Amino acid sequence: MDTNPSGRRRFLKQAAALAGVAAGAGAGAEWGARGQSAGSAGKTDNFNPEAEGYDHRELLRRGARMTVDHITYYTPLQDYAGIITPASLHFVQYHASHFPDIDAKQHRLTIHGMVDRPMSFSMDDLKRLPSVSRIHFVECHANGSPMIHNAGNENMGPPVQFIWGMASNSEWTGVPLSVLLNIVGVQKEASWLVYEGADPGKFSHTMPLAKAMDDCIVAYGQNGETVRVEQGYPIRMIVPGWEGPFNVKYLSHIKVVDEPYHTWNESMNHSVIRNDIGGKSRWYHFEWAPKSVITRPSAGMNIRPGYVEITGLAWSGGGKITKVDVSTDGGQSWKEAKLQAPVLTKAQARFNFDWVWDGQECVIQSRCVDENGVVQPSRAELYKDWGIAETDKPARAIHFNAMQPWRVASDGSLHDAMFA
Ligand SMILES: Nc1nc2c(c(=O)[nH]1)N[C@H]1C(S)=C(S)[C@@H](COP(=O)(O)O)O[C@H]1N2
Ligand SMILES: [Mo]
Repeated sequence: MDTNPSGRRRFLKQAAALAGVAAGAGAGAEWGARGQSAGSAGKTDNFNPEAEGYDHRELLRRGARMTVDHITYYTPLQDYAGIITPASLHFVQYHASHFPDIDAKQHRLTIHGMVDRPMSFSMDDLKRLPSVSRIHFVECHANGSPMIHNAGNENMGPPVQFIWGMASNSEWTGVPLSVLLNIVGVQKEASWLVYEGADPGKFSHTMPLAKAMDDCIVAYGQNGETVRVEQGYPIRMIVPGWEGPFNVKYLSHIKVVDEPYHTWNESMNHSVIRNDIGGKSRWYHFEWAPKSVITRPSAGMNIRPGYVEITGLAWSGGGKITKVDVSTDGGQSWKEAKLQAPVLTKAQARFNFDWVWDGQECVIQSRCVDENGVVQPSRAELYKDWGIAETDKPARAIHFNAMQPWRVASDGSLHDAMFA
């Protein structure tokens, strides 16, 4: 869909105005609530996935982490090839203990609020409308967060899986959101959407209208099959390049409004205090900055002296990846990796790099650049930007996009050199 330039300007202005809204009581309380701190181990123990009917082998394969109020599956980035995440291996972030059992024949998407013709669409209605198929990543805002680094357990796979595996890349098929909004007729005073899912927690989010009219998709297809239950069956919102929570699953209602809402998930669960903005927090963090990671070889694996293929993934919410460099000497020198076609906008790209390991201890890492010229930072650069002290043992830094160094020991074993 074409971008409306005046809409985009308006959105950028609003986004700038929103940065730095005070966080209130929510941010500090959030780790306990999400069951992801070390202190929540008791909560995890109280939830017995097998007693609840989950298949233990499936959980191991998916790198699962389950609590009474949260289901997380981590994509095994180390195990698959190319750029498409098999639907069965897509990561999952779900804020309840059971996936909803939705009858697609009954399911409806209602669009109301500041529109000329409020309407309710059945799945058949949606499938009769013009569709698009596009490859995009979905990535949890917390992916790569230092907080997650120490959280490993035997169900969560090797470090590249549990540190970076809350990002997956799929071909999504559905109706452009702009088509639906044009059918209902958005009134000219409208500027935002607030939308929610039909899961028990009614997960909801806010989006500026300019993004909604740009490239969002109300998706019913994923890699050629129906969107899976874990991914939002029968429909979900896809917001290309923006952080995970925008991509509301089990989508059931869209309300067109004229101001941003602070839904529970936006305010209590997805903000973090930042020193660089005076101890305030940003409610809205839209686009993912460029990221890359070497998926193989990575921590937990072993290499032998001689030829080693280094491979990994690079992606950016800002557009296409234009370059990936690899360093095998801890960031002192860099050489360009080969990007495999296709390299698509707001999608993961595969890079490969030929290397001959001389058997000496060293550190390997990748760094990418996107089409806007934005360069992926080191952890030190990122922390400096954000005003986080380097000495902080894992700081809660969501929206994290620093380079991931892997240390190669002289016996050929690889280790996480970021925080471990
Ligand atoms: N209905 C609903 N939508 C949701 C969520 C949820 O818990 N319920 N989690 C959000 C978050 S935090 C993320 S990161 C993405 C993850 O999408 P996935 O589970 O398909 O990987 O979905 C978002 N949409
Ligand atoms: Mo998320």
